[in-house]
Amino acid sequence: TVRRAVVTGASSGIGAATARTLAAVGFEVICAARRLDRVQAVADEIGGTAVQCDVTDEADVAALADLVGESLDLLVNNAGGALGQKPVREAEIDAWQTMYDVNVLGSARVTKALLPALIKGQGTVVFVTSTAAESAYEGGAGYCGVKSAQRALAGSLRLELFDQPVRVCEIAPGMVNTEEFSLTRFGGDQARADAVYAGVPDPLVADDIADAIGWMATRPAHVNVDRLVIRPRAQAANH
Ligand code: NJP
Repeated sequence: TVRRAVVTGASSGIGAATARTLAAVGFEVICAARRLDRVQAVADEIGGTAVQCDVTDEADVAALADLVGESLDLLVNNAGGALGQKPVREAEIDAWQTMYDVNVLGSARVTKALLPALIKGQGTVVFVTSTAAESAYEGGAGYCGVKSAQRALAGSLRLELFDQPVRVCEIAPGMVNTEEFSLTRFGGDQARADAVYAGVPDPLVADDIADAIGWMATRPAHVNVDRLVIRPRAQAANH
């Protein structure tokens, strides 16, 4: 039987690359995101299914669960990003709230909704966190906190599912050169973005992370890859 996967935030960047990689290794992929035109294009390219899904919206997530049906082999909680990274003294708390809603509560909501299908399918859940989860940096308070919370979610879930045949994995990328992440990351503060990016002249590309997710998801059933940390060689380990 064909293995089935859901990728959230599959309309661009790491999510789109992951959908392509999973299709290439034989998964039938349900590609979810808010921008239907973009996610439809990805799904058409790989012979998958597109669904409009805002992970902060209960009704959208319930509809996604309906589409998935009884059994699922893989969920990649990728939807998210860093919104308006600014020092605490300039923080836009509403942006932090949205960032938390999408990254943490969004992945919790989707995971909860798809958990019965993942248990039935003896599936794998992957959380896309960040090296920001394990470090602090100037301007990163909001994002570091959000990604740490997502890491805690993955860790708790793994323990809760200890007696179930479900794997819970985390991938923590360093700086990845994706289309939109870098634009939103510094809240339009180009000078700050330039300063940070200048320190990492050769960032990862989305396929570096997609390849690793494909590898995690295709390990033998008795192997759980708890966490992969992948960063550009030129990115300082504490960044
Ligand atoms: O960014 P981008 P990445 N409901 O902006 C979707 C983490 N990460 O690929 O809804 C559903 O191209 C959005 O789709 P749409 C990062 O934190 C990155 O770089 O159509 N989906 C889009 O497909 C994030 O968790 C780097 O707008 C929602 C996707 O999310 C993941 O990698 C480093 C949504 C974002 O794609 C993918 O980021 C790192 C919602 N409410 C971790 N809101 C990096 N790039 O350097 C957004 O350590 N999306």
